[in-house]
Amino acid sequence: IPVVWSPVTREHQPRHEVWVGVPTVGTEVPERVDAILAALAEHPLHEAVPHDDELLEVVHDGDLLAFLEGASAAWAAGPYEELVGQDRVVPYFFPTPALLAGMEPHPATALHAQTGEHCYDTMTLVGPGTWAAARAAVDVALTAVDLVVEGARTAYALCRPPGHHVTPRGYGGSCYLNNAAVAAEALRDAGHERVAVVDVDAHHGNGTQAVFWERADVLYGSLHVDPGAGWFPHVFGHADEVGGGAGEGATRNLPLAEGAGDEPWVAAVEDLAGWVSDAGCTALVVSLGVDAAGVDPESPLQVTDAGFAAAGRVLGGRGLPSVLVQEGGYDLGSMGAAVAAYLGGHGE
Ligand code: SP5
Ligand code: ZN
Repeated sequence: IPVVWSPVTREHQPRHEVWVGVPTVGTEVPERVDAILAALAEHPLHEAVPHDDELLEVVHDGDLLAFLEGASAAWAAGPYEELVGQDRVVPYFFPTPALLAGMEPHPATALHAQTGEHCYDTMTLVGPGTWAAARAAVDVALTAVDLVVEGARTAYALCRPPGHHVTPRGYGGSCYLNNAAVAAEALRDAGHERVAVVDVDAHHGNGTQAVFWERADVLYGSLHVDPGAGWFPHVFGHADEVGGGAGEGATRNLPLAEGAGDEPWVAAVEDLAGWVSDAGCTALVVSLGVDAAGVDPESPLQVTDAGFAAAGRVLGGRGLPSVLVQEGGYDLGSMGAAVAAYLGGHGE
C-alpha cells in the first residue's frame, strides 16, 4: 500500500491545549508522524506533490482559509507575546447564538476576538507552522487520491494535523483543514458519482458530517464513543443525525458505549460497510483514526490491533478504490502498530 506523507506536516507544534481553562500538554504532536512511518516501513513511501487550492475552496469558506493562513503572522505582529508570553493563537471570545440573539454582529477587529469566529474550542491553537502543516496534509490526501485514480486499489495518506472536526466555516478538535472531505471531493471529480466516507476515529467527525450534510452523492458514516456520555464533539454524533434535505439518509451515526471493545466496534464497522455497498458507492475514504485503541489517552474505547485488522478486512473486503486518511491516535508507543494492523486487513 503506497504511504503518502510530507515532512512539512511536522511543522505544526501545538505545544499545549487549553482544557477547562487549564493548559495541558498537547497530544497531537509531530512525533505521531514518525511513530506511524516507523510502523509502515515495509510499505512504499511517496512524498506528497503540491496541489492547487481548488478543492480546498470547495470544502471550506474563504474566510476560514484566509484567517488560518494569516493568523500566526498577525499574532506575531501584535502585542500578544509581550502580553501573554506565548506565540500561539488562542481563542477566548465566541460569538455563539446565545450572544447574537438573532442580531447581526459587526465583525470583530481584535485578532483575539476574531479567533472565536472561526474556532469553536480552546484546544486547537495556531502556531507559526500550523498553516504550512495543515496545507501540506491536504496535499498528502490529494496525492493519495491521485495514486488511486491512477490505479492503486488502496493508498494511505499520513495526514497531520487531522481534519475531520473541521466544518465549512470552523475549526476545532485539533483539526484545521478537512483532509478527508477534500479527498472525497477529489474522488467525485475523478468520476466517482457516489463516494462514501467511513469514519472509524474514536470521535464523531462533525466537520465531515457538516460538509456533506445535504449531499446525496457523498455518504458519511461514523462509529465513535457516545457524545451523549460526555465525549467530544459533545453536541453532534448522536444516532438521530441522518442528514438533511437532499442528503437525508446519507449520514449515519453509530455511537458506542464507553468501554466498548472489538466485538461491538467491528460489528458497527460491518453495519456501515454493508450500507456503503448497498448504496452503490464506487469509492471509499476511510477516516482512519486509531484513538479507539484501549491505551489511547483521548478515548475510553477498548479496541485492539486484532479489531483494527478486522475493520480493515471488513472495509477492504468491499473491493472499492480506497483512500485511507489518518485522523486521531495519540499513544505514541502503539498507534503505529494499530495503523499497520488496519492496513494489513484492508489490503492493496
Ligand atoms: C482528531 C481527533 O481525534 N480529535 C480529538 C479531539 C478531542 N479532544 C478532546 C480533548 C479533551 C481533553 N483531553 C485531555 C486529556 C485527558 N486524558
Ligand atoms: Zn479522535
